[in-house]
Amino acid sequence: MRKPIIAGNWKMYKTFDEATEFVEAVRDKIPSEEIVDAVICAPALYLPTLVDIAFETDLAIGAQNMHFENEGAFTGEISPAQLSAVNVDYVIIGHSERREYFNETDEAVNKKVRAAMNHGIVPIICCGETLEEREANQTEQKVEKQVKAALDGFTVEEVEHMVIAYEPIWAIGTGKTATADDANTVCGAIRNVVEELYGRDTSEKIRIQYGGSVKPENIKELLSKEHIDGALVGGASLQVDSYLKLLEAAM
Ligand code: G2H
Repeated sequence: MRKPIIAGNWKMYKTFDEATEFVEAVRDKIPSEEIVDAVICAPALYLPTLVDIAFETDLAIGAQNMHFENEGAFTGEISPAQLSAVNVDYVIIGHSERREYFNETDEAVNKKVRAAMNHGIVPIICCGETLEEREANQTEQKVEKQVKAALDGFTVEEVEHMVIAYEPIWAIGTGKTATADDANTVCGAIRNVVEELYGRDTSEKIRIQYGGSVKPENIKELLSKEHIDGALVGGASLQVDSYLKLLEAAM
């Protein structure tokens, strides 16, 4: 059985004080990491502090983006080497907001996944279709293209440790959630792509999350589906109570 992974994506929310107070409030209430992986992906500015606050607890801290180079003249960027030096465990890669507003391409996503693996950081690789693509019945085609590009050139051992997040763009922050069955169908299609590329064993091990307006009220049904191994959660990960309820639902 695949262990569920619930990751909060705080995006560009919370001040420093709000972020530290949140992690202080939840750190001793997180379910054992033997049962569920609990992650908070916070703004980069807070990462070292949050890693310290969460030290030796069951809460893992992740970044929301990174560059693929180790170092260099890239003003404003943060490297995988810098993230791993402060013990960040996860990084979201290729979120649709990065793809849309910061021109992140499939090729850049692939390089970032390579860089994350080289530094022992678990990538949460995002994919998903627009409303237009869904209405034109191109969902699986789009997601397949993104996943194939992201996973190009790895070993099976590497792929087994990755996390993929299926996030239909039309469901992000809109209050609209894909039905659990629809989300499961696409997550199943993603698993098939992984099987095609890396074999059955690997496809059974890789974890696939659903993201897009996940909240305490709908997470249980989503997680009950065969191919949905967790959730990437924006809005509903911002309040302590709600975040803890999401984790509870995954136990
Ligand atoms: C999708 C999700 C988190 P929300 O972006 O990655 O955000 O849960 O607010 O739709």
